[in-house]
Amino acid sequence: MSMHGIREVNFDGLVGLTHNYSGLAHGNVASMSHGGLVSNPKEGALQGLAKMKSLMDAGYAQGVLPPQQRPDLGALRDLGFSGSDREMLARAATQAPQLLRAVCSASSMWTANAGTITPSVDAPDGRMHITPANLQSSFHRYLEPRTTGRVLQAIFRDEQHFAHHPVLPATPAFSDEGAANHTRLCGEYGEPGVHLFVYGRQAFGGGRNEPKRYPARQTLEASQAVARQHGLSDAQTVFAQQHPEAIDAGVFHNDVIAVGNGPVLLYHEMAFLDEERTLNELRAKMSTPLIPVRVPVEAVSMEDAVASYLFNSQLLSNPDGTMTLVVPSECQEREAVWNTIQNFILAGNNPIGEVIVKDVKQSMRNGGGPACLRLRVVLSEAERAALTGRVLLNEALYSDLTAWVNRHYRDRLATDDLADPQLATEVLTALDELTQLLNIGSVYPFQQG
Ligand code: SUG
Repeated sequence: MSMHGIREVNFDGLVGLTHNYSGLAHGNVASMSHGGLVSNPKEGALQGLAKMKSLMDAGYAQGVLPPQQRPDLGALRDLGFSGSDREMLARAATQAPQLLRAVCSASSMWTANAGTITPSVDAPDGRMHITPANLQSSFHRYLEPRTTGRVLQAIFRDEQHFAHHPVLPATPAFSDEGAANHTRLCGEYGEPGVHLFVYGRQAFGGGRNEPKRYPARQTLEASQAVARQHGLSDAQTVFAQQHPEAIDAGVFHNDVIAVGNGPVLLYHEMAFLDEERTLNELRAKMSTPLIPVRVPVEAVSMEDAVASYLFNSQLLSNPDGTMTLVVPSECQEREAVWNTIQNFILAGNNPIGEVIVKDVKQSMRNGGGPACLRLRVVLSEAERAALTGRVLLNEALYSDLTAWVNRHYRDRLATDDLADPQLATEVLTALDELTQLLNIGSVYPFQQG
């Protein structure tokens, strides 16, 4: 807890019923290499819930966000498929199997990409500001923001406390991937923060220093537009370019190579194109001393960083000023990474004093680690009280959600199963129940009109 009851709440995305391995994400090494594997949606959802539960038990504030309606039959209809749901699924499966896979992705589980949030303490009007990310860089994720916006508006409904902005134009110039490329650094949560926006390319007047192999997903123009929407000034923002070689090595978001919280920035030396300028600007703008924890390439190679997702850890602040790092179990399986955690990060002169290892393998195989699965929201006590719905985790909600998963989820899903009309029906039944369980009203297309 910090002053005025201001806390960070991690809103984790529930893994959806259609969680599968389709190899949809170009430039995301795990997704590309696991395409075709049989997934276990039930295990995925339970792993996610277990992570939420153990952080709740350790005293951190934990929230939950619902998955989306998949298959997205509305998207198939927009693309010219017609007939009954069953007919559309059968036609898509034979005529355009790639499209069927895309409209079945459970990618909304990675709520670090749901949007960008500015806490009320930093905004000129004293409200929290939200922009859902357009996720236009891939078709399967481009399908998310409409429902994401509805979900966020349902939960953060109170206009006195929460301001919602339109999704940026879904065009390459404003390619936006949300909080995965945004880090707020500060002293206590209630003190003013500096917002580090990391982008992969510049749309207008750029063209130099761009990745050659894989796409840069975030543009400078998108990050600037979000900062403008939220009323952030120059003094509150730092825009830094991601190292193009990192993107080419599989670092498709900044949160795959850096994580910051409070005054601490844990990052790999290949994170930023201009490391020195980035750190100097942060230092100049922050009202508290920056504590950089720099991991050199000699300690952790780019390959180890991408395979272990060390930097996709959650960095959590404790009331006594120490910090806890929540790492995926893949970090234990790489000797260089585990040594670095023990002998360098934990042993170093910085607040990080504890490591928690979590198994989120179902998500990891699609390139989503502990930090991808959560959207951080800094909220005052009054703002927490103003939330709509039953979305803050407690024992009862945890046990209701676990029972709900056990009731509705399959424990095996191959890509061929995605055309099964029964799966689409199972999803609707489960989601209808979920909206009641979370008490968030009608947020899904099948519940509209
Ligand atoms: O956008 N994977 C996601 C992983 C997102 C991770 N999020 C953060 N780093 N914050 C992506 O690449 C794969 C889906 C598939 O292949 O079926 C996917 O979309």
